[in-house]
Amino acid sequence: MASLPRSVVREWPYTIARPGVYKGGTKSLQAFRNAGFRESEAFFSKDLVRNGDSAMTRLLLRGFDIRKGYLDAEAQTALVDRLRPILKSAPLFRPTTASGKQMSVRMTSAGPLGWVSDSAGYRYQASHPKGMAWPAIPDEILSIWQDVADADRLPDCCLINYYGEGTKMGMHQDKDEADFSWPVVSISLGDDALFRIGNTTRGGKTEAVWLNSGDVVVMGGPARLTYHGVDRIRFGSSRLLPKGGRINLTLRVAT
Ligand SMILES: O=C(O)CCC(=O)C(=O)O
Repeated sequence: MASLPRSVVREWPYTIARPGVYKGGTKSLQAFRNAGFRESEAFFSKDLVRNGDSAMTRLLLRGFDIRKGYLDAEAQTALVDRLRPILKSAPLFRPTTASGKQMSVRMTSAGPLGWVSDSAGYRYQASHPKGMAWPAIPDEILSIWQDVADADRLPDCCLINYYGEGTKMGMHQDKDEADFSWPVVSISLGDDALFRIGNTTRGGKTEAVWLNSGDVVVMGGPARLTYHGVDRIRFGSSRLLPKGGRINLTLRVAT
């Protein structure tokens, strides 16, 4: 495990609750290590729960429900295989913001609607900027939504973000959807990303957690309109994608 910053080593005040084992209570750094955490720069909430009988760790951070290791290596590879034809028929493009700034992340979408951004602003639309319809969202991805989202309808957009070396995503709210009572579900594949979580208004104190390949995050309820972004990726930290980098899928109910 990478070493933790000293301030975290000395002041680590949080609780690991492992049903039947720890029963809550503040534990030492050794307990943190014993629980198998790999993150070196994460800040954990008091609600952190590790499932006793599986590799999955569930972390609740400012209302973000972070399911570490939700997808095992085989499931991650299978998802990448399902994404390949999508990326072929709806190639990644680099959007610009309404103010004309090019984003560093490249994107495309699957589903009836896709998210685009250009001089006309941010919006969902039924076609790729090159004119073709977006490909369908694979069933394997929809079944992740069905498992974690606690929602009785399916998403109509799967935004696919590709983070190459040196890319990031600024702090933002997801607010182009019609109804914020539906969650947004994020799936991480490939390189590690430092995911930053802020507040429901811009500014204020933030916290960050490393998202690793296979992690799934549910942003719902009070966290639905919380600012979040990606500070950076650890390029080359995963071998999942042949050319390196990170894919993040976000499932959204846009309409
Ligand atoms: O890449 C991520 O983990 C977050 C992506 C995101 O915030 C978004 O697509 O709105």
